[in-house]
Amino acid sequence: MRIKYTISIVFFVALVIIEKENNIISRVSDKLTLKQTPQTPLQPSGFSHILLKHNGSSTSLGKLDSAFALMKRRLEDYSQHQEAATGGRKHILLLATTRTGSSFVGEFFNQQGDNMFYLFEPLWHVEKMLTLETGGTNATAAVKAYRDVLQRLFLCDFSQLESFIDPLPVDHVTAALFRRESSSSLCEASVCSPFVRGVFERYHCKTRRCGPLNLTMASESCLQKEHRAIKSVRVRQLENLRPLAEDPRLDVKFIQLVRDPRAVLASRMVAFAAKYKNWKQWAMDGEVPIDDDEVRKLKGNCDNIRMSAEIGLSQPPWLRRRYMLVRYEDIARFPMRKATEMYRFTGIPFTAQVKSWILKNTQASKETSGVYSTQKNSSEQGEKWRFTLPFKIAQVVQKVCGPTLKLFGYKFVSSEEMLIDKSISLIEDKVFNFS
Ligand SMILES: *[C@@H]1O[C@H](CO)[C@@H](O)[C@H](O)[C@H]1NC(C)=O
Ligand SMILES: *[C@@H]1O[C@H](CO)[C@@H](O)[C@H](O)[C@H]1NC(C)=O
Ligand SMILES: *[C@@H]1O[C@H](CO)[C@@H](O)[C@H](O)[C@H]1NC(C)=O
Ligand SMILES: CC(=O)N[C@H]1CO[C@H](CO)[C@@H](O)[C@@H]1O
Repeated sequence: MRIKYTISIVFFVALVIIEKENNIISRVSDKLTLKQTPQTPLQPSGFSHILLKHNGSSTSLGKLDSAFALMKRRLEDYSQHQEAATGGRKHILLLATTRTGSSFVGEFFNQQGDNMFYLFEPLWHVEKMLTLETGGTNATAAVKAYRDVLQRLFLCDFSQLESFIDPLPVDHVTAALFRRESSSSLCEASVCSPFVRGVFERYHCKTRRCGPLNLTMASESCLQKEHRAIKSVRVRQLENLRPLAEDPRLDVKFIQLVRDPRAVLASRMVAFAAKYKNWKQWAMDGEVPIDDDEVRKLKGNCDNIRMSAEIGLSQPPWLRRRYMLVRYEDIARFPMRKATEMYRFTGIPFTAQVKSWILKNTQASKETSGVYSTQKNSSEQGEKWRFTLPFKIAQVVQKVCGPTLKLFGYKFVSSEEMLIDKSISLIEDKVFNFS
C-alpha cells in the first residue's frame, strides 16, 4: 500500500512538471488559428482518375489493377531510395498543441544521446515575429514561414530562423534563443561559447557556463549528428508540410501527439488564465455563448487537429511510413511501451539513456510487471480535469469538437454524474493504424 502510494505521488509530480514546462510556451500561440482555412483532404481516388483519363474509357479493371501494382512498387522503390539518399538519417517532427505533454514527449528524443540534434519550439520566434508584424492575420505567410524554417533546420541551416530572432543575431550569435536550455544539443561543450562576465547577465545553459549561442557552432554540431528532431506546437495542418516529406534530402517522420480536447481546455484555463478569462466567466455563469469567437477558435483548433490526423491515418503515398498518431493518455498510462513504439516507428535505436530517463520520470517500471493499480492511478492523474471542468463546458467542447473526440476514442459524457464518476473511463482502447 505504501509503495503504491509513493508511485502515484511520483507520477503526479512528473505530470505537474510537464504542466509547468508547458506553461511558459505560447502566449501568442493561438492567434493564428482562426484565419487558417481548412484544406481539402487528399482524394483517395486521385490516381485512378489520372489513369483513366490517360487511356480513354476502355481500360479494363484488370489493367487498372496492374497499373496500381506497378505504381505501388515504384512508390516503394522511391521511398527506399529516399531512405538510402539520407544514409539512414532520420528527421523527426513532433507535432502537438499546447497542454498535450509535448515537452515531456520531446524529452524522449532530447535524451536519446550523442546521435540526436534536438530543437525545442524553434517556431516560437517565427510566430512571435509574424504576430508583431502582421497582427497575426496572415495565415498564408505563417504556413510558408513555418515550413521553410523547419525544412532548413532539418538541414542544419539556421539562417532562415535567424531572420526571425529578435533582436537580430549579430555575427550569428544570439542571447535570445527561446528555451535554449531545453535542447541538450545546444548546451554541449561543442556549442558552448565562453561565458564573459559582465557582458551578459546570465548563463545560457543549466549544465554549463555557456555564453550566448553561436549559431554557426550549432549548425556545425547539427551536421555531425546522425538524427534530428524538432518539437513544435505551432503547425496547424500536417498537409502544409508535404514538401518536407517529399524533399529527397530528408527522411521525415511525423509524430502527432493529441489529447482529449476537454482536458486541454481545462488545463489551458489554469495555465493561460488571462487569455481564458472568458471561459472562466462562462464556467462560473454556467452559460456559454455558442457563437462567441472563443468557441469558434476552439472548434477551429479541434478541426485542424482532426484533419491532420485524418490525412495521416488515411496514409496517402507521400505519408506512407511517415506518420504516427499518439495519445497523451496512452503515454501517461504506458510511457515505456509508447516510447518503444515511437522509436520503432522512427527506425532509431531506443537507447538505455532514454529508458532510464523515462523510468526516473514516470516510474514506468511497474507498467510491464502487471501492477494494475499503478496504471489506474496514473490515468487518474491524467483525468484530474474531470473534477475541475464544469459539465456545461464539457458539453460545449463535445458539441464543437465532437468528430475529434470520436476519431481519437474519447467518450462523451451525458451527465455531470458520469463526468465525475471515476469508475467510468472516458478513454476507449484504440489502436491507430500507421505504417
Ligand atoms: C489503352 O487501352 C487499350 C485497351 O486495353 C489498349 O489497346 C491501348 O494500347 C491503351 N492505350 C494506351 C495509350 O495505353
Ligand atoms: C500574406 O502573406 C503572403 C505570403 O507571404 C503575401 O503574398 C500576402 O500579400 C500577405 N497578405 C497580407 C494581407 O498581408
Ligand atoms: C562562431 O563560431 C564560428 C565557428 O566556430 C567561429 O568561426 C566564429 O568566429 C564564432 N563567432 C563569434 C562571433 O565568436
Ligand atoms: C496508492 C494509491 O493511491 N492507490 C490507489 C489507486 O487507485 C485505486 C482506485 O482508485 C485506489 O483504490 C488505490 O488506493
